[in-house]
Amino acid sequence: MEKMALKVAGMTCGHCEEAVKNALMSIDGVASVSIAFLEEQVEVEYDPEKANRNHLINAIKDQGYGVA
Ligand SMILES: [Cu+2]
Repeated sequence: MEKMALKVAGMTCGHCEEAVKNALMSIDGVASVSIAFLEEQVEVEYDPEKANRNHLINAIKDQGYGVA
């Protein structure tokens, strides 16, 4: 398992947090997601043989949020 921390812009409430979390959890290989939207902080634990950094970032962008 690998851990990745991302800075995600545009999350303003718990619903945003939930949307990002669901999008990430639906990716094959993602084991856990923890989000603190006030800090714009997203931490993902994933299997690097199934998912990669780009998968994760694209899933967040598809939801309409920015990734720094
Ligand atoms: Cu929101």
